[in-house]
Amino acid sequence: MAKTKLQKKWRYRVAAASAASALAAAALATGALGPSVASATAKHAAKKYTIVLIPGLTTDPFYITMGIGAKEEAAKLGVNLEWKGATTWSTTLQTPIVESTLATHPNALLIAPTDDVALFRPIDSYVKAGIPVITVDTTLKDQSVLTAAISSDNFQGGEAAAQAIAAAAHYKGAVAVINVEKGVSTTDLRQAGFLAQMKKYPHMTVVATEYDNDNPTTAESETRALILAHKNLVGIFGTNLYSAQGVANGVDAAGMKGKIFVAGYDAEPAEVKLLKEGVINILVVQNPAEEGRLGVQDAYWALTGQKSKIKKNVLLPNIVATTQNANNPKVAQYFYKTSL
Ligand code: T6T
Repeated sequence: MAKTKLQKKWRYRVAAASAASALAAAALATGALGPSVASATAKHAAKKYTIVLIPGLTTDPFYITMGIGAKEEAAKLGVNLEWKGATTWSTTLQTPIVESTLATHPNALLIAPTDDVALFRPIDSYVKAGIPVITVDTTLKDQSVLTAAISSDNFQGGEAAAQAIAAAAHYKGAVAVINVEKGVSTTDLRQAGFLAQMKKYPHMTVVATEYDNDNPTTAESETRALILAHKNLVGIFGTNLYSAQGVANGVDAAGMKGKIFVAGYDAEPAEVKLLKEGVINILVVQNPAEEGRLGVQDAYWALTGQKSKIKKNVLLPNIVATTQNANNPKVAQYFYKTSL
């Protein structure tokens, strides 16, 4: 006979309560924990935490791959993971989502803020309500209210992009950057790393820095215009997934494959295809699944009295994918997924 809702709920509670008391009893029996820690453990085992993950945008394979890592870790730890956000990169769209989610009282928030200043106030209101916040990928300028900030080494990624273009162009010629928008912690750092590295090459000049608002079509038309305007252009750095797609499509459409070197960021299927074809020469690939996993782990530690285990700032290393190594499984394992 089908069980009523109430019976099911009751069964869940009994199961949860007995699991909790079994845990507490085991801890007491081994003498590993004192009585107060044991009862805290029992309480945590009985409670199902909800962690919300608000990515920069929900349709981006970078964040989808992060969501996969976060979901896997949440399942391992027995917590709920909610995934919500805007479908495009927009502070105007992300802010009300962050604000309205607070009213649902999640236990912790993981977020990739689309702006390193504008999102401070909405994030701070969680902290004021006693909800720990961890930034994943992008972060805030003022990180004082955050439990942790997990990201990739974005400055180093920008340097690696510059090194690759410079080497391919024999350390001479003009280069340009196509970036997302100002005020994004990750891509600002990538651009800074690229520009700092380029300064080391006396025969190379940076002729332009453009912004595409995370739109590949804009990046493509900017690329075409740059190619027309600068006859000595030898390379372009697209600082994220959509910028890199646009740059590569622009270079390819202008028939400049192999003449203008393209350094990009991230690794969704269309970029990987362009990399294998040699339109993109290098992709700086991140490990978003690991960022998601670490974020959930930190949130869980913050909620279960294990704050001492949390590392406040984590910078994950990048993986450099090139046309030559793109089929190597050691590299390809980091390519991004397109569905959760
Ligand atoms: O490059 C990633 C992410 O690291 C960045 O902060 C925003 O753009 C991406 O999501 C790629 O589209």
